[in-house]
Formats: sequence, C-alpha cells, structure tokens
Amino acid sequence: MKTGIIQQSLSGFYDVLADGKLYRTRGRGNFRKRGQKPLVGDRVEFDPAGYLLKILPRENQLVRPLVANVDLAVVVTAAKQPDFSPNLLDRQLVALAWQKITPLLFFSKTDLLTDDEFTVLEAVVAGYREIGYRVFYNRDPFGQEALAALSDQLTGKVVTMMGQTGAGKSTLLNHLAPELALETGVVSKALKRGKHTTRKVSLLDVNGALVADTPGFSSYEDFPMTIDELPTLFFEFAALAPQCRFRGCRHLKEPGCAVKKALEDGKIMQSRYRDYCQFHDLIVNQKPNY
Ligand SMILES: Nc1nc2c(ncn2[C@@H]2O[C@H](COP(=O)(O)OP(=O)(O)OP(=O)(O)O)[C@@H](O)[C@H]2O)c(=O)[nH]1
Ligand SMILES: [Mg+2]
Ligand SMILES: [Zn+2]
Repeated sequence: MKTGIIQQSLSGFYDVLADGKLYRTRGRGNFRKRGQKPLVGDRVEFDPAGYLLKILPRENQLVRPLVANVDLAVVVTAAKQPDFSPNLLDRQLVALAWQKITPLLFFSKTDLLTDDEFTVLEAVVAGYREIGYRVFYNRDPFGQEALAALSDQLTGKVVTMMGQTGAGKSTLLNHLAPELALETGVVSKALKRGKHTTRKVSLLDVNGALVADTPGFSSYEDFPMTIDELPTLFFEFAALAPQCRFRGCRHLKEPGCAVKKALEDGKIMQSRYRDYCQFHDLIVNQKPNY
C-alpha cells in the first residue's frame, strides 16, 4: 500500500503521483457505493498493482474548477478580450475565501490595453491590493520580473489555475515552464463557441510547484455559502463590521452601517459593494440543494 496524490482522472482511471512516479489505478466501484468521487488533488491510499483504496480527508474542495487540497489559486483575469469583469473576479474570490484557499490575482493581456486603459487597470489593482490580495500584473504581461515574482510564490505548493475560458491560464503556464508546451486557444473562437481549449484538470510540475491547469468557464455560479457567511468573505467589509451599530449587520439597509459609510466616503470600491448585494440576493433566492 502506498499514498500519493491524484494527478489526473480519465474515464474511470486515476493516475496517482507517488515518489516521483505515476501509477495508473482504478476505483473498483467501492467509492461509487459510498457516494464518493475521487478528485484531482486528492491524497489517496492505493495498491501499486492498480487499485485506489481510500481517499484521505480533504482540506478543501472547489467545484469550479473541480480540484481538492490546493494551497493557492492563481486567478487569471484578462484585462481585455474578454473585457475585465470585476463581478466575475469577485465571484471567484468569495468561492475561494469560503474554501480557505489563498488567491493570487494575475492580469493577462495587459499588452492589449491602451495607456489610458492601463491607468484604469492600475486603480483596480490598487483597490484589490488595499483589501489585501496579492496581485501580479505588468505592462508586458509576461515580463521576466513579474513571472519570477509569481513563480516564487508557487514553489512547494499545490496550486490551481482558475479563470474564464480564453483568459490565458495555459499561456501563463507555458511562460512559467516552456517545456510544458500546453495547447492554447484562439480567443475569439473560444468565446463565440463557448469551447474550452483545456478539457481536463491535470496536475503539472511547474518549477517545483504542483499546478493544475484547468478548463475555464464562461460564467461562475458557485455560491455554497450562507448569507451570514457572505459578509465575512468580503474581507474589507469584515474589517469594518465591528464598527457597525448592529452585531450581525448585513450592510444592506441597517442604520449606522460602517460599510455603507465607507462606501459613501469612497473607501470601498463601488463594484465590490454592488457585487456583494448581488451575491446576497442570489443566495437568498437559491433553491435549496438537497
Ligand atoms: N495578447 C495576449 N494574448 C494572450 C495573453 N494570454 C493569453 N493570450 C491568448 O489568448 C488565447 C487563449 O489563451 P489560453 O491560454 O488558451 O486560455 P485558457 O485560459 O487556457 O483557456 P481554456 O483552456 O479554454 O480555459 C490564446 O490565443 C493566447 O495566445 C496575453 O497576455 N496577451
Ligand atoms: Mg487552457
Ligand atoms: Zn454594516
């Protein structure tokens, strides 16, 4: 019996990485009976003869992308093509916060921005940095310094790539580790047909980090948190909440709300507050999921 980490899964087989080697295993139906589904990133016990025996307890589990036990997520966001959407970014950030996965924000396609547009992006970056997020961006998206700074953060970690289809996840990985030679897509086609260039999740060795390249999405609807949890996932709101008049303030219509005051004073990004209200309503209106 050995322990390892699931590197990829394909039609009933699971490739398990253990002491630098890959073992092809299968699940034998024992997981299906228990309603368990082995995921990429799962730490497992397996029989090197070819059977997956046990999934060890998970630290976290994302739904999109479908991975388990990641330390970090590199959220790749296009500054253009497709246009930057703060809403889509915030959707991913609350899902990550709920799973206690640290995001690293990477802006791609900054080379396609005019100087004026780049100045607008810099203000957005400043806003997210102020909240406490680590943001990587550069006039030349793949400038050596920016890449080295990002690469430094990944060493020794299990990481997932995350982001819209066509955002440039695989392209970024190819810049970090050219030997990967991952397939990348033509963005205009991908957006029109809703097609993903990367079709499955797989863990790759990227300069001493284990990084999952993942298929992107066109929309993001992963809201498993409750409306009471939601305000804690907007970290700049959570920091102000003790100053709200009411304990458990939801920062909506309550009087004496420190978050609304900060919004009026321009200390909180309008887009963040708008997204918060939208996510709140989304969760309230969600059908219970039995
Ligand atoms: N100009 C420019 N093009 C980029 C940049 N990053 C990615 N692209 C292009 O955008 C297209 C999509 O890139 P991919 O790396 O395939 O995107 P992806 O996020 O992996 O997409 P999926 O695998 O479908 O989720 C490709 O044509 C890339 O060459 C960038 O920073 N600048
Ligand atoms: Mg890809
Ligand atoms: Zn409040």
